[in-house]
Amino acid sequence: MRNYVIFVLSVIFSSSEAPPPQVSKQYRSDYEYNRKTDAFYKLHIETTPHYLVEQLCQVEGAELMVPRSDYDIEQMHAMFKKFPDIGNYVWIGNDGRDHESAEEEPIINLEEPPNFSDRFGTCVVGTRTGDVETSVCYRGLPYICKVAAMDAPYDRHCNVYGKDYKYYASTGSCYKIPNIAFPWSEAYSECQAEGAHLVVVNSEAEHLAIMNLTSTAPKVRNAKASYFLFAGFRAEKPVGNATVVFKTVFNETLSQAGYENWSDNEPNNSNGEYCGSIFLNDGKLNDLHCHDSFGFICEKEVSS
Ligand SMILES: *[C@@H]1O[C@H](CO)[C@@H](O)[C@H](O)[C@H]1NC(C)=O
Ligand SMILES: *[C@@H]1O[C@H](CO)[C@@H](O)[C@H](O)[C@H]1NC(C)=O
Ligand SMILES: *[C@@H]1O[C@H](CO)[C@@H](O)[C@H](O)[C@H]1NC(C)=O
Ligand SMILES: *[C@@H]1O[C@H](CO)[C@@H](O)[C@H](O)[C@H]1NC(C)=O
Ligand SMILES: *[C@@H]1O[C@H](CO)[C@@H](O)[C@H](O)[C@H]1NC(C)=O
Ligand SMILES: *[C@@H]1O[C@H](CO)[C@@H](O)[C@H](O)[C@H]1NC(C)=O
Ligand SMILES: [Ca+2]
Ligand SMILES: [Ca+2]
Repeated sequence: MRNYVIFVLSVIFSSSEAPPPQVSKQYRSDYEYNRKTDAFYKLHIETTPHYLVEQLCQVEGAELMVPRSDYDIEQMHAMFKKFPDIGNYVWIGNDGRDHESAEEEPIINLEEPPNFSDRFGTCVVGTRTGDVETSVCYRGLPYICKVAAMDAPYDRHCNVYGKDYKYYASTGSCYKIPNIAFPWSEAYSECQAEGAHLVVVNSEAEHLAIMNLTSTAPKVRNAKASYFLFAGFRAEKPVGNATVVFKTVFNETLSQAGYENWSDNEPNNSNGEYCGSIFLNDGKLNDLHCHDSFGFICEKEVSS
């Protein structure tokens, strides 16, 4: 009898030995999967000085793409094709080999490079034609981030494509403060890409949870000020003398969301502050300029 069971089981299992359906694996919505390298890629089209790109890829759980095989080059080539207007070079990682210098005269980047080696050194670039060359580090270029599928962070409990989410039972949500400062709309996109959203305070309990979260959080680099973190609410510039109405990213008023305790003397709408934030000293609400860069909090509700 036992032998028979084993036989039947082995038939069932061997019959399913055919290659698995070629479903593409999943990572953040802004990364694409390459089956040949079993890795995810994103071409960042925004022009960025070299000294920042490693950190920017890390925030996304990835690394600056180091060309490891022809498949990486193929991937780079394919991504270039989707963006005919971004020029002919992107930052990629150093593979430790010697490469020729790119011929194109760099566009001088007026932003002050942070250190001597960035000012005069050369960094590795990928070209539109599929070569690997070098160019001066101080220019601004698009760049490619890559993460191997097996290293791509996925938090099963919080159901997000990101690391460092912290669960609070008092609210049933997970939270994270990414180690980067962005303008409000980029912060919005970053949380969204991880499968989360900019934090929405729905109760006094959540206000307390956020106070707890921020009390141990390290300061975010490059933020315009460290006393505020962007949150998931903002207002449209009113027409005429209509009152400013703040709404959450779910299109609720703050009162509908369940928490509308502003920090003292806020919102002050100083020179047109239309984006929402949390004031770290009391965890209450404040308005900020949308285009300034601040740290931010992502939230993901854990479905029961
Ligand atoms: C200077 O820039 C180079 C190249 O980006 C980097 O490798 C190095 O760590 C930087 N040094 C300092 C002191 O920031
Ligand atoms: C607003 O703050 C007060 C005191 O600071 C607190 O008693 C009240 O519960 C808060 N309101 C909400 C909706 O959390
Ligand atoms: C934050 O919450 C944790 C876990 O409940 C607790 O151990 C810690 O003392 C709290 N920290 C603050 C500053 O409230
Ligand atoms: C704005 O306020 C002024 C004076 O308070 C009033 O006369 C005017 O009608 C208001 N305009 C609008 C569009 O509500
Ligand atoms: C947002 O809410 C307002 C008022 O409740 C409503 O008029 C509007 O259609 C909503 N917008 C969306 C995109 O649902
Ligand atoms: C308005 O609020 C901002 C914080 O969002 C603060 O830095 C600024 O000093 C305030 N301005 C005035 C005039 O109170
Ligand atoms: Ca919430
Ligand atoms: Ca303000």
